[in-house]
Amino acid sequence: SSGTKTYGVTPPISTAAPTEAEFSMNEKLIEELKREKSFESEAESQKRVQVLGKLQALTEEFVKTVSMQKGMSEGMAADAGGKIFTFGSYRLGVYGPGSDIDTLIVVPKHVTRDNFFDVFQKLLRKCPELDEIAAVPDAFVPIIKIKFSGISVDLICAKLDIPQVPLSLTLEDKNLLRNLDEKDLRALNGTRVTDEILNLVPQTIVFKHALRAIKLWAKRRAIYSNVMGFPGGVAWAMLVARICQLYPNAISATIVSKFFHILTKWSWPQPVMLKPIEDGPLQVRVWNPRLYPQDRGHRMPIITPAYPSMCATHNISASTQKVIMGELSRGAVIMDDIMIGKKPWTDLFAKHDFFHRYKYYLAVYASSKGTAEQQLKWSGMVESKIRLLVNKLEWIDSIELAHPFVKEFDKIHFCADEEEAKRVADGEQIEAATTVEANLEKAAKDEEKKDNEEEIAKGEIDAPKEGNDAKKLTVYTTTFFIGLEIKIDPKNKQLDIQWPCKEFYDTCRSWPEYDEDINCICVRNVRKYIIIPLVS
Ligand code: 3AT
Ligand code: MN
Ligand code: MN
Repeated sequence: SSGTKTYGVTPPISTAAPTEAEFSMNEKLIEELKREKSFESEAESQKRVQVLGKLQALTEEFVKTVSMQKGMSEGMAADAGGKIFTFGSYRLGVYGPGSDIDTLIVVPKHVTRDNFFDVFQKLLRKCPELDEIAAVPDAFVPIIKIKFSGISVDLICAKLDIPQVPLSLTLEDKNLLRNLDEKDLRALNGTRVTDEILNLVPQTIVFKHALRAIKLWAKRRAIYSNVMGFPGGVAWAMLVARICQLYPNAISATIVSKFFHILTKWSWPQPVMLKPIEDGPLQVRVWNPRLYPQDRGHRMPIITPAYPSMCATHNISASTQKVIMGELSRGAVIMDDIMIGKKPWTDLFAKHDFFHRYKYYLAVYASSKGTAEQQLKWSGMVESKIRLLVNKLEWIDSIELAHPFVKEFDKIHFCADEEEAKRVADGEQIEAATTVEANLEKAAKDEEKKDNEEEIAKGEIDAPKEGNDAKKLTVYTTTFFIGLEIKIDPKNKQLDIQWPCKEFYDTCRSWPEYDEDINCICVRNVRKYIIIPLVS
């Protein structure tokens, strides 16, 4: 039971204890989550704990090394400390077999981000447990991505304006944010938000299981993707947390059921908040629709609890809101049957029908005549602009709904000549070209490995290039789909999308690294019967 503390910005709706029927529904839910491979084994989880132990030890060694380099005595250097925190699905307790561990390394004021990429990276490279490492110092949140003992770990670093970072340090005090740069503030935000969410729910276990169910549902229904204008992991977590606050003694099955009923009736754009928005010591913007017109434009605001509060769902558009609300309604109907035992839980988690639902689709082709590495960057940039295209399409009268699909489709084509390469890049299906599915991340890593090997081989033997593949032109394509609901105007049967496409092309081509000899962008109309073989 949750005791007497009040959670959230309103009193609870019900403090009722679970019924026998609810307990049994809950057991069935956990069984279904297990069947869906939502949980990982105890042994795997133990391995994560060991990896984190090792990373904590490395962090202390890192801080000590830098401290001594800066002239501290060994004793003082050891006292400088250093502490790791986690955020993301691991911290929320909703990680599965494939999840990474999102880890924040907090260091005292004399340790810099450059030290993180230099000294800490070297320490990592010395570890026999290190399988892979990639540093991205110029990212929005500078990051080192590693695979350690077979587990993926995202490492970010934040420097606080304090001389020592003891193991007892917590990050809830907003005064810790004073005198930090933007990158440090961003790095701290993930942990501060997840920690607050966990503090603001009455029963953590209930919250975690309900969130596992909602995440599974949202992924299956293809409405889990911040980039494409749907809620992401943090937003779904806050929605579930809010329902837990409203039913502080309920168990997970009941929370899932209430989730759909409460959120289908929610008076959007009324914000979902876990606590009142706080003021703070920094010159930074806090979400405030009375002050900022941009914040008034948020259609389904879900507000992060840690100062400085932000809207986690600013990407939601008129179309994605419609899609989300449709899915919530579907969920509410199915949940009614599940709770009275008329349907199994698995029905809630049924796969989406995106590729059967619409008559008209747009396919956005982003392609490169180059390397997988180049395509990864280009397609990532194009992906981040799909929402802008959707927003423009929504302006067209005859378009009722422009529904972006959450995932892209990557392919490699081996073309005989320039002509064929150009047609493939424009999204034509050419039988002569050999087309295979691509794993861009893996292909880019292989390229890097090959470059290194060639670097090593250089100067030793000048091996002639052999094989036919070398003669063929490689084209990478990444395809994004947008489903369209169209209200045909009887007077003007043409659907003219030239203007939104033109604007979209211009935006993509204004990318600083754009090279017209390498990158290609193109939007085409496609019919359902053409797509289905492509995506299945
Ligand atoms: P998994 O179980 O790992 O799949 P997750 O919720 O932990 O689910 P991520 O590891 O991708 O998902 O992300 C964890 C957090 O990291 C979520 C968000 O606060 C932050 N984050 C992820 N990607 C980005 C990004 N591109 N830019 C800024 N923050 C990001
Ligand atoms: Mn993660
Ligand atoms: Mn991650």
